Amino acid sequence: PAWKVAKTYTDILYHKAEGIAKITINRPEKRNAFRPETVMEMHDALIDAREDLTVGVILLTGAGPHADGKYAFCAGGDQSVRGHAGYVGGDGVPRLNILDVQKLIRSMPKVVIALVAGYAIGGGHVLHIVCDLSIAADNAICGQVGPKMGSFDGGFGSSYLARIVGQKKAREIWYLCRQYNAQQALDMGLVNTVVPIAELEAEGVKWAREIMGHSPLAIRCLKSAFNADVDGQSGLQELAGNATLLYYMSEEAKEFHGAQREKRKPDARKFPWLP
Ligand code: 2NE
Repeated sequence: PAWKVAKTYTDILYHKAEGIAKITINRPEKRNAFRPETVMEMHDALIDAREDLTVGVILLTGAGPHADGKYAFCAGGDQSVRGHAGYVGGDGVPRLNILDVQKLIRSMPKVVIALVAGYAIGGGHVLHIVCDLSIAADNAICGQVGPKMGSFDGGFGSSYLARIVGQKKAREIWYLCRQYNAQQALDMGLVNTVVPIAELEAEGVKWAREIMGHSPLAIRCLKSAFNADVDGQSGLQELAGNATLLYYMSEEAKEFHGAQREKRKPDARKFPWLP
């Protein structure tokens, strides 16, 4: 598509075209590891995509290749700014704000597709886990590293991972900290498909265009239904929020709201008590 720059940032690129937003982590010299500022920019772009009525699909990817020829989706938190209580930004405050981005990706009523080329490691691997769909390039390398470098993700990074690949495999991934290639990731259901690196973005756009041809409300309700199955009360909140949204759009809700505003008795008998 004819990508247009949607907003200019320091650590990420943000484009839009045809109702598709594309967020590219742009720190290839760090294997696209994120610092607090990177995460704030990702959050800002995701909110923009969520609020844009024309956007239905968000592609999340990493810039590359780096000058050494290697690709990365994301290598997790930037270890050079890891401090006493998290990742320290320019303001001196330690944060683990990638968790906000994980929650936003998961709860936003639009489809987020990870395009994974090269390394998806540590918190970078969790980023693709929380996306609705993952399309891997044939050079993708997936893995967790926490237990060998002093970290772990006991949230979506472990519990949702286990829902995807099963308990045994999820424990293997975290306890052994091995790296898995694209075919292995596909075999364990960790990614949806694998394509040659040169076709990665085109494949993502193809999937996005297919989704964009479908019903926004149906996709919205499906995403919250998938989440509700695993996300406890916050999942139910999303699902129920959609019920309220649809109710607001009904003649019945409009009659009761109108009656209250007009200080009259609602005509309740107009509406059926459906079986
Ligand atoms: C990703 C991996 C396996 C790639 O290896 P390789 O050999 O291809 O690259 P190399 O030489 O390690 O890295 C290239 C440059 O990128 C930097 C490196 O320091 C290096 O810089 P220079 O020496 O050329 O200046 N780089 C790579 N990853 C980085 C990172 N995460 N932070 C800062 N700089 C990074 C290999 O690079 C690797 O294993 N990287 C580290 C992976 C890692 O430890 N990630 C953090 C896990 S914890 C986490 O993500 C997290 C958390 O702790 C809490 C909440 C959320 C997330």
